[in-house]
Amino acid sequence: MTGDRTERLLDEAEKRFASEAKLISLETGTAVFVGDTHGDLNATEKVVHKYLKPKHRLVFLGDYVDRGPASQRNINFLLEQKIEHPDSLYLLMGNHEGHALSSFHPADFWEGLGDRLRLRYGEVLAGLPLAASSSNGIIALHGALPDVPALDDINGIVPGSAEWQQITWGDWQEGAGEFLGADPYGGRLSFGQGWFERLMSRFSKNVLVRSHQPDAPSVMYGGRCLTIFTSSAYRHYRSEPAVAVVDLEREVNSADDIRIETI
Ligand SMILES: [Mn+2]
Repeated sequence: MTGDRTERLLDEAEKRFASEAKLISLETGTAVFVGDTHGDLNATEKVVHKYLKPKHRLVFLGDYVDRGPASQRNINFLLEQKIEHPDSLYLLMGNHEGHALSSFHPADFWEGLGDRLRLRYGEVLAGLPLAASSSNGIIALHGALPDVPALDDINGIVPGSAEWQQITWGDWQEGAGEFLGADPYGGRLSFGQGWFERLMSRFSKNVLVRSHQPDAPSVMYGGRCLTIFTSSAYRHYRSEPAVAVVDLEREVNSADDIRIETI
C-alpha cells in the first residue's frame, strides 16, 4: 500500500472510531469472537471470509500487530474491513495497539515504521473501543476486567489510565485474590478470582471472553472465563487458531454454551 493510501485509510478509520462508543453493545444474531491475530493475515482473512455474513457480528479482541510476519497488512486489512462493514465488524484494543500510550516488547511492527506513520498508527489505534457486552450474559475484552463503578463507565475510560491498563494488560491467575501484582519489566498485571467475581457480579455478566494470555488455561473460574487465540504465532501454546461463536438470542451461563471452532 502506498504512503498516501495508508494515510487516507488511517484518516478514515480514525473518523469511524471517533463515532463509536468504547463499550460496544451486541444485541441480536450471532457473535463471533476472534482472539489475538498478531500479524497472521492468513488467519484474519479466513475468519472474515468464513464468518462475515448477515446477522453475524465479528468482534476482534485486539493485538493485531507484532510477533507475526504480516503486521501492517493485517491491521490495514482489518481497518479496510471495518470501514466497509462498520456494523458487522468491531476491533477492540489490545496492549499492542497502545504503543503511543505505554511501551512494550516485542514491538517489531512499531519499530519498523517511519516517524510519521508510527505517530499516525499510534493516534488512530489509541481510539479503538475497549470492550463489548451482550444482553445474554457476555462481556468481551482483551485482558482483564476494569475496576469501574458500573458497566457503562467503560465508555469513560481514558486511554493510558489504570482502568485502561487493566483491560489491555490484565492476566488472570487461578486461585483466590484480587490484584496480585505487576511484572516490573513487561508491564503485565495479574488478577485473581476475587477480582473476577466482584466485577462480573457488578456488571451482571456470566462469562468473560478474552485473549492476551497464551499460557492461561482456556477455561477458568468454573467455566466463566474463556481465553481464545486466533494466531499461528502462538502455535507452541495453542494447537490451532480458533474463534468463539455465540448465539446472542440464548442465555450464556458458562463456556459450555459457547462453540469453539478452529478456522
Ligand atoms: Mn495482548
